[in-house]
Amino acid sequence: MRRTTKTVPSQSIELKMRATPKPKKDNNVLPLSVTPVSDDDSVQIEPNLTMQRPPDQSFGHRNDQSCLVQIYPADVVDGMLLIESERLLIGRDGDADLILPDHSVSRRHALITRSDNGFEIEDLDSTNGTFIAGQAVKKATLRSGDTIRLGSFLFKFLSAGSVESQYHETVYSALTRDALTGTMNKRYLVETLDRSIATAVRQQQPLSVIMVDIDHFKSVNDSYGHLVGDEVLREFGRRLGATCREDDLLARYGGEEFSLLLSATTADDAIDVAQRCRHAVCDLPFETASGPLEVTASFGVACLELTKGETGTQLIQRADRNLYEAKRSGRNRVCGTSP
Ligand code: GH3
Ligand code: MG
Ligand code: MG
Repeated sequence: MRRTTKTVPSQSIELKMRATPKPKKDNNVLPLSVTPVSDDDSVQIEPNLTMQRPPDQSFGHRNDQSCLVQIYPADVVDGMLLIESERLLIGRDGDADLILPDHSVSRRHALITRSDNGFEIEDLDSTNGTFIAGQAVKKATLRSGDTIRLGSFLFKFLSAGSVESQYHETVYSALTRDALTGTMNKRYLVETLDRSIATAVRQQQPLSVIMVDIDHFKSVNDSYGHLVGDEVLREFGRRLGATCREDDLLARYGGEEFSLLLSATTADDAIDVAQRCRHAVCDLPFETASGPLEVTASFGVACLELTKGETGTQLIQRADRNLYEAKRSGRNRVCGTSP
């Protein structure tokens, strides 16, 4: 199960938005008043309704994927979830596949399963019920475009290939990605960092941040123009992205500055990653419209102080100070301290 982060080319944004029909008026979009769920999860709503509907025509093959778009509350980090497995248990429990950490949601609230005809949802005797298109149901076949309300959460169920899911993907991408390089943006990084710190502290796992700044980048713009500068930024992001793990988060922090967020990574391992990234940049010239250019970058590494209640801002500041030290001591180098 993963939240989708597929890149949508930025030039297609306008077309996709125009192609999307105006959303139908849905009176269920505002948050409902919901009952906080007590620990014994006593049942207060007993919907007997099984919503019988013809199979979803947009669901063609058993391997078709669908996604859940979180409409309310809006969530930049976890806005879209691609349903990849046969069963998706939704609830407040830590064991659920989709955890909704709110007391309006029961521990085991609803189950989405895939069948030959598409996806079905079943309410698991939750306190506040499961609502499909505004209707409390025990069981229902899901159709692309359905709203799903679970406690105070509102989702939209969409088949992954539908125009509307592409629209949401486009909007999500515009909110979370940097348009020039395709890496994640600063907003996404900052929101993810706060959650990653909470997880690292809870699990007592290391967490590292690397701040990266291209050396003398202004002279690239001054000598070859901004278009070549942009080419360098794109290739720089690509090389860093190709060097780190899929789980690592690469974001453009601003201008010619990038950051890497590395979960379950000690300071020593993060310094190794930074050295690999440094080599990925300086070992091979960047091919540009003005010919090959030598590019270097400086790196500052910091690992979360697990016992000191360090915030995301403080962690980034420490990595920044090490980056400044890397610049001051000659550039094209990594500075970081192992605890
Ligand atoms: P240092 O080694 O100390 O980091 O020097 P520098 O020249 O890299 O740093 P400085 O802060 O002086 O210059 C950064 C330059 O990055 C200035 C700015 O015009 C350029 N820049 C920022 N964003 C972009 C962008 O999106 N595209 C292009 N082409 N240039 C950008
Ligand atoms: Mg800079
Ligand atoms: Mg710079």
